[in-house]
Amino acid sequence: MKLHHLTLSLLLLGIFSHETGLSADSGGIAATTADTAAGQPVDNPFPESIAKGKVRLRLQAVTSGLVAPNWGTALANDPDHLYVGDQNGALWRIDLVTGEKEVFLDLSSRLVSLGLSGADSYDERGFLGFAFHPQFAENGLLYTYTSEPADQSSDFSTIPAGSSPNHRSVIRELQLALASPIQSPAVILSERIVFTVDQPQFNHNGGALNFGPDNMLYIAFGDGGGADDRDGQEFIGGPMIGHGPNGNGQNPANPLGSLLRIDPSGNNSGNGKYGIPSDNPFVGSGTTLAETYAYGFRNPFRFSFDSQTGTLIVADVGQNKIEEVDIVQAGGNYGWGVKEGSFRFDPNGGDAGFITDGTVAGNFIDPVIQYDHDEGTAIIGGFMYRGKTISGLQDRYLFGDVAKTGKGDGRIFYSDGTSILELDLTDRDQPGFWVLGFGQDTDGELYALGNTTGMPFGTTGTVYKLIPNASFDSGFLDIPAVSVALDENTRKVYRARLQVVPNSDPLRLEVISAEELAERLRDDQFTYDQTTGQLILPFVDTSGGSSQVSTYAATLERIPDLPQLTFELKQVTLVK
Ligand SMILES: [Ca+2]
Ligand SMILES: [Ca+2]
Ligand SMILES: [Ca+2]
Repeated sequence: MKLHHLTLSLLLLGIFSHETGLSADSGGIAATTADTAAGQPVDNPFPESIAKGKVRLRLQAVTSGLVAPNWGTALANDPDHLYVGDQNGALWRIDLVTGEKEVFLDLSSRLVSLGLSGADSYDERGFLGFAFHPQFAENGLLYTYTSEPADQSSDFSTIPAGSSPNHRSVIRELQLALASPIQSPAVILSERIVFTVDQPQFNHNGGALNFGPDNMLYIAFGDGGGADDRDGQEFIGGPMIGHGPNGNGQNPANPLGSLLRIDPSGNNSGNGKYGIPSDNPFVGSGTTLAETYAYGFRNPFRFSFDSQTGTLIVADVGQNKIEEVDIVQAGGNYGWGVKEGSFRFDPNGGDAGFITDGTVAGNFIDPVIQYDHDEGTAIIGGFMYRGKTISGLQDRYLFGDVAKTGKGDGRIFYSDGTSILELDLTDRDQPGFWVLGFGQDTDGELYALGNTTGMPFGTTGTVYKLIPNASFDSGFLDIPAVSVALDENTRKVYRARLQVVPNSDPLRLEVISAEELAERLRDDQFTYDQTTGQLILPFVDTSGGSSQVSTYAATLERIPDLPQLTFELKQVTLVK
């Protein structure tokens, strides 16, 4: 037992010793153990809490009034829009310049009735994923993942005879009318179901769809739901069914708990409606579903491909203790439900499962990064940052957690593949919403999606863009808008644009314009304190129809360890 414990510790050290970003060859270490030892329960797997890192930025609301947005992506031929999937069935098309939004496609009538206890209650079902075909501009094809009534038999089912599924997952192909500019709302020319999967319980549906750089469609399925991924345990509505005695995660003979890879233009699958690529890792195995690309997942709710390297990154939601990020390799077994994160998982019969410091016989790929439930409740996968405006996020994987304590206190993290840090938001202490998903535009810039209820109801869904505190371009330092409290009732938003004064100390800046400044300012007194790194400069308020002019001071602080001329607006104070 001691030896096993030591082995696990060394593996963990190995995991955390990578120095480069997330990449295919820095992927999880296949932890092969020859035998099983039960071990002791682990109460606090990671005693250290996640600290805020040096990357400081702002969340700028692009648009609001959505329901429960969970995924955002863009089309190469429509770069000014972000397409955002909403759990209630809407696919929104959001103008990134004006913030205007419209329902591009409405799938709500196809969904099961959402809300476990009726309106305004929790649910994990809904419109959970979509992917435009890589050649959408030529073929108009869109793929969707929806939770629909199980009113007919499905292509795949683990439900025993005499029992009924909770619902079924439907992968659908829609052919949309092509137009330039893009026609919105979309016009569906034709559609077909690619395949369907019965879902034993309401939860753990996965749902993310993405085309890989190989132009194949990857689809994530959770373990079927309930808890502990075993039959028999009491769950909502009665004893669990549809998981078998050993769970779906470790049973790649069905799609549940697996990441599938298919060719939607082929026809050599069981139902003849899609293709199974000949280079899929389990083709010809006879026991493993040939669609399987990797397995051993619990609820891989979100995954993405690194747009630069093609690395496939899955965020797998854990059970009671561990949230994890996996670098996915073809044929890999990611452990659930005999492991939760890098720990042995004990399903504990009919009682709640738990992790131990024991070992499990088998060949498992452990997470590249993981955190425990002192830090959150469910990981929400995001993207490798490949944008241009936030230098500190380069080569970092951005992701989040739905809520630290399950009360709307979502978090946003980033990782270099070795450690996890929390974004330091300068316009707020914490996001202040349930983090439900992320989005990526054609420039590689990222968006956080969430709402203030955690439910697929209401109109608090909001899309936030991650924006830098300041950017330096062509001799101009752009400082984003800042909200200034004028008195108890009034707030005004200012934006500053600064220019480096030629032939001067590079830290002497001159205000040449601000959106709400009527006149240019010159010869104002700027002071720079070498000791504190603070630059004091004035703003002038000429807005609001008032003839009174008020003067405000902005305090800028140079961020340590970032390239020179990167600033953040630290605080704005009324100096009067
Ligand atoms: Ca902890
Ligand atoms: Ca795992
Ligand atoms: Ca159990």
